[in-house]
Amino acid sequence: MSATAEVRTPRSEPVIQRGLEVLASTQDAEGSWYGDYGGPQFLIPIYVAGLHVMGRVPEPAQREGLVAYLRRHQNADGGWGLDVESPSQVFTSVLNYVALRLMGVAEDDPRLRRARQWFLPRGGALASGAWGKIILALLGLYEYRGLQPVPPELWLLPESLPVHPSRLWCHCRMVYLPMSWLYGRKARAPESPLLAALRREIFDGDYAQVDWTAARERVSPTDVYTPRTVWLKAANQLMLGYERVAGKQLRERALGFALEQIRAEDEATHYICIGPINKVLNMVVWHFVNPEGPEVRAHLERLPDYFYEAADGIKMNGYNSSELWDTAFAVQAVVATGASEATRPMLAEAARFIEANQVLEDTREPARFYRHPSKGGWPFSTREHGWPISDCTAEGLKACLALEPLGLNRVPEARLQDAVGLILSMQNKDGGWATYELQRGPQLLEVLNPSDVFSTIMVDISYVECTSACVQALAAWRKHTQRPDARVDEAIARGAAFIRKLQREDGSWVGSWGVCFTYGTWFGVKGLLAAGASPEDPALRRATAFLRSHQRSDGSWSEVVDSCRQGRWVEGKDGHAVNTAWALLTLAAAGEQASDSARRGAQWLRGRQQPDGRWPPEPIAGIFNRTCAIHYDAYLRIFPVWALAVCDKR
Ligand code: LAN
Repeated sequence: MSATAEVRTPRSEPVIQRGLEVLASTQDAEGSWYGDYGGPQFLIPIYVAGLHVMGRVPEPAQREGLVAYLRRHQNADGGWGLDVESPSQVFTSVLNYVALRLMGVAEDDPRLRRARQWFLPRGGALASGAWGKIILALLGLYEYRGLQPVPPELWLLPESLPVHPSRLWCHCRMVYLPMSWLYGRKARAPESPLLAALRREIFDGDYAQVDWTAARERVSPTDVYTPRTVWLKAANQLMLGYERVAGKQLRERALGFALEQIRAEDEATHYICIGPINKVLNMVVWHFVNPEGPEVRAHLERLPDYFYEAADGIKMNGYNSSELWDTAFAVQAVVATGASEATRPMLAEAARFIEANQVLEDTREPARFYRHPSKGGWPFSTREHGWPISDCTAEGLKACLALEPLGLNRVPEARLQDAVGLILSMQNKDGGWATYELQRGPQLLEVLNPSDVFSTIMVDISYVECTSACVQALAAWRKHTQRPDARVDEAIARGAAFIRKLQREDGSWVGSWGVCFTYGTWFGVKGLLAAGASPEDPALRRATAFLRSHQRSDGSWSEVVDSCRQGRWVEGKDGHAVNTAWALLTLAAAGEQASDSARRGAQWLRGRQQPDGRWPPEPIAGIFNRTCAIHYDAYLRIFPVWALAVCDKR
């Protein structure tokens, strides 16, 4: 161990102070931190396409902001990436091209010409990743018979089958649910001269001559992260065969079933929906069922929840917000700074938000709509969104317990107990925790992933992050109640064993929701420590050695999204404050806050702060499904302060 306890860290006090002021000044009226949750580049075009199908366009001010955003994030080569930092793909390039055209940008706009020059030689619409083709089919810019089938009848299969849709990860399930309805109906936008023009612009040849059977198989190499397996191809053949003979009656029944599921999702989330894609697609479904009906109106009212205006234009956030998550972390960071009198009002406000956003009841008929109980959980965003998540519940609970000794926690004991109960109910057989639900199917189902561009979307499996957060929360609860509870003890022990199993040979853990090994390793280490591992534990030693081995000569750490995509450490150009903070939090937790490594890291972090108390913008630190970057706006304000506070402690 390289801890050199003699070296005193120069005080981070003034740096932390300025950081806290920034946090306080950016907290909003409800006590949360609300911000930019952009990054993915397939959300705006799905929204614009959805509106177009409904005969609508974004209102002028929004339209202008969206166009500015799309122009701003067009890559130099003319295309658009899966997210704002990634190389161009046909999927997002064609869709964003179409979106700009639907918002009134002219065909001969120089930027659009460049976009065509990028995607046409790569096959244009015919070579788009799967989801792009589905959206194009909805617009009538692609034929349904050129899609991999998404029959709604899958919902009518016996629930005991491992491939029943109810077993899919809820995000995947909720996106394919409206897709299956639209596919089953072959829903299509009314024909228009603009759509006819687009059919000429996004294909490299005559639309009438397209071989749709061949098109089904086609996808540009730029869009393939998860290659289509023989299993998927076989399943597609089977479904195509079915599609040819599909009876009208069964289809109607399946559509009715899907629609009921859609309604349940809409109502359970107050029409916010679990995410931006099913939000838009559910709305489009209702448009076909009942145009201008109450469901469409309710959906339109909740659309603004997803839009965010930033310096780069108007974007569609990847969720209705990340408020609960950020607020729970902010609380823990501020408490770590010592929670002076000056920060009490900020903490009190945050405590109010956390109290106001715990989910207090289960959804209606949870079994019928395949929902895990919700009562006692915390969501990622807001109570109205309503989908609790294992680790959001854990961080919410941890925040309450951190506020408790300060007299600021507002959540009554019984409700904390509900949170504990929910966490316990979500532990998987393997000892770990998945995101929203228990693991419902074999991980093997991933071989049927039809998305091309994403990985690990099929099954909600145990993750180190979720597992660690739940273990930490249960351990904090155990300490808080001081009551023996065998269920809690056992859950912690099984969780810790799972975390150990996930540790890699090199001592690290892969992060799935943050970039990447610095994030995963922070959770791995914190989880083991919470479960009672001693600092001398070889697993912890290996973890900190791993981190130290990746420290840069300037004291910082740096990782980019490619770390997640490639499953190996990929370094950025410069040091990153968020990665550095995660590494420092890990070293400090493992007892190495006085090490030379931690000292140099903290020094770099302090030097990196701007006079205004902020840390300068840096590459995106959030990720999902291994491939898509997503921006966590508050991380740069939370983690450096937290890390410096922790490293400052003797
Ligand atoms: C999120 C956001 C929060 C995130 C954490 C709580 C941080 C994580 O610890 C668990 C996973 C979770 C809940 C998560 C999963 C994937 C989401 C929902 C997102 C990254 C936000 C957007 C993303 C969603 C899948 C985007 C839509 C795209 C699809 C492929 C359906």
